[in-house]
This record gives sequence, structure tokens and C-alpha cells, in this order.
Amino acid sequence: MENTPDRVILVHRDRYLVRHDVEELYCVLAGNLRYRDEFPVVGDEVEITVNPYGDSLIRTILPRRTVFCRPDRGGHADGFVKTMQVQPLVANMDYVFIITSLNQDFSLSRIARYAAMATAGGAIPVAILTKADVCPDAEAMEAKVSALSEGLEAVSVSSYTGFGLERLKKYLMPGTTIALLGSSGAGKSTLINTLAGREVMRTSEIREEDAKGRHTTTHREMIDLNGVYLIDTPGLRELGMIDAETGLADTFSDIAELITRCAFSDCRHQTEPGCAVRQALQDGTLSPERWEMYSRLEQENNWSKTKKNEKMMKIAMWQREYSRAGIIHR
Ligand SMILES: Nc1nc2c(ncn2[C@@H]2O[C@H](COP(=O)(O)OP(=O)(O)OP(=O)(O)O)[C@@H](O)[C@H]2O)c(=O)[nH]1
Ligand SMILES: [Mg+2]
Ligand SMILES: [Zn+2]
Repeated sequence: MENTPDRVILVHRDRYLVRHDVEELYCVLAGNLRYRDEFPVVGDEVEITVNPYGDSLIRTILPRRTVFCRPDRGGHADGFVKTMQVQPLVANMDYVFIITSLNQDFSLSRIARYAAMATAGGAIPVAILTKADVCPDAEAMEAKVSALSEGLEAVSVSSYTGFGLERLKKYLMPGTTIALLGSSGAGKSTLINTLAGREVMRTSEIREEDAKGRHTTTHREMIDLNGVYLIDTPGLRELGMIDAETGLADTFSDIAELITRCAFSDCRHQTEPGCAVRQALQDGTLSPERWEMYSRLEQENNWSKTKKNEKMMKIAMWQREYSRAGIIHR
């Protein structure tokens, strides 16, 4: 008998659709998980107790091989521990397809950001440049994107004409999980439909004025295409950089390496003597655009870390107040 682990394929509020052998079962969380604030995400491998009479029970979330997170800046008041952490979106994918359309919505720094977050979570990023049919020079765009980082592959495709799709074949191997991430309207669901050869996901047209999407996909969902698992996701509005240093360093490995060669370990790469970055900018081995992009992303990353620290300090202060007042015991 084949022994594939149970896997979360859809999350709907507090119910989870789990693939269990050949069945799909609705599950809820066991108390211990709820108590620890551990929530499964799409792609998670779980252990369940089957209940033939109603919702089954997720008992355990197995350790994640990879994860894609976004910093959680949303919602609640500062006192909630939950809000200061990164929010896992999908888990256990081998590849993150960074879906970006070759129209006005195209953004190199967005691709760099996604690539950094994917790498930080252990997955391999691949830049998929969609709507090649509306771009006069897809090849030049590919070159720009792959220049972002050594080893970052860029593939331009068109779901309308079929252009470039054969280059995706090497990723679409049975047993492989691929998460499709990117802005709303980039063509994530359309690409899945095209690869499936039928309409599995709903799609809708982008706004004509600014090429923005309409947030058509509202759930993260894993689709099984003959053993290839594609995770469709809703377009992300923004993506910050919390805890992505490792990802940044990998995406900009040349710059990371340069920085280690600066004479001072706390070099700000401005006026310090022996700065390897300024040297490289001068002799042309580092392009100013690339350096600017790295600096921008790194600044953002530090910014979110500062915010996180502020929040942590606030929480610590609260807790002290509360324990002093006898409200909580620690
Ligand atoms: N010209 C062109 N348009 C495309 C292509 N792929 C998708 N589109 C169009 O782009 C629009 C948005 O596509 P969707 O697949 O809904 O986009 P999405 O990324 O799933 O968006 P959300 O679900 O909102 O995150 C639709 O009108 C598609 O027909 C393509 O290859 N070429
Ligand atoms: Mg969609
Ligand atoms: Zn320096």
C-alpha cells in the first residue's frame, strides 16, 4: 500500500480540507494545537484522527520542509503576540513560482523580494514572467530578471499563445509541489488552468487603467495535476521583509560576499576606508542599480525588525505591568 502523508489542500476559516489516501476530509484542529496557536497552512503534512460521522481531527502538524512567510503587520492591537510574527502562507513546496506579468505591473524589486523570502524559507524561487504576448521583448526582460541573482531562472510564458510553457516541464515533475505567488491579476490561476487543460480556478479580467487585478482567488488551494501539486494563492498586496537576511544574502550573494570584504565589519559603505562595495561600484563590477535595489530591500528589512522590536518591548512592558497587578503570573 502506498503511504502518502495526509496533506492540507484548502483552508477555510477554521476548517481544513485534508487529502487522506484517496479521500478528501474536512477537519478541525485538536485542542492542543488550537491552544498553542499553531495553525496548519496549505501544503502542510498532518496527522489526523478520522471521524466517520463528522469533521475529522488534525492532531499534529509535521515539521515543515519549506515555508513561505510574509510579515504579519495586520489587524490586532499591539498587545497580541500573534501579530508581531511572520505569517506562514504555504508550506512544503519545492519551488515558488514568482508570477509577474510583463505589463505595467512588472516590478524587478518585487521579484527580488519574493525570491529572497522564498529562499529564506528553503524553497527554490523561479521567476515566471506571464503575458509574454503583450511584451515586445520578453527575452530582454528575462535577462534583467535573471541578472538579479545568480541561479535565479526567469521563464517568460503566455497562457494565451502557449509560448514558453514547454520550459516549465522540468519543474512539473510528479511528487513536486509548486506554490504560485504574485500580485493579483498576474495570471496565476490562468496559468494553472492552462497547465491543467481545463478550468479548475476562476479568473477575471484586470482593470484597464492600471493593470491591477481584482483579487479573484480568495483561498489558498492545492491542485493535484496527476501528482504535480500546484498551490494557487490570492494576490498579495504587499510583501515586507522580516527575517529575510538569509534570503537576501542568497539572492544578492555577490553583494553579501563583497560586504564581508569591507575593512570594517560595521561598514555603512559610505565614507569608510577600505569599503569593498564602493570599490566595486567604482571599478564597475557592481552595478549601481543592483546596489540600490539591495540597499532598499535591506533598509526595509531593518525597518520591519525595528518595528518588531518595538512591539516586543511593548508586550514585555505590558506583561510586567500585568504581573505586578496580579493579572497574569509568570
Ligand atoms: N494577455 C494575456 N493575458 C493573460 C494571460 N494570462 C492571464 N491573463 C489575463 O489576466 C487576467 C488575470 O488573470 P488571473 O489568472 O485571474 O490572475 P490571478 O493572478 O489568478 O489573480 P488573483 O486571483 O486576483 O490573485 C485575466 O483576464 C486573464 O485572462 C496571458 O498569458 N496573456
Ligand atoms: Mg487567481
Ligand atoms: Zn563597505
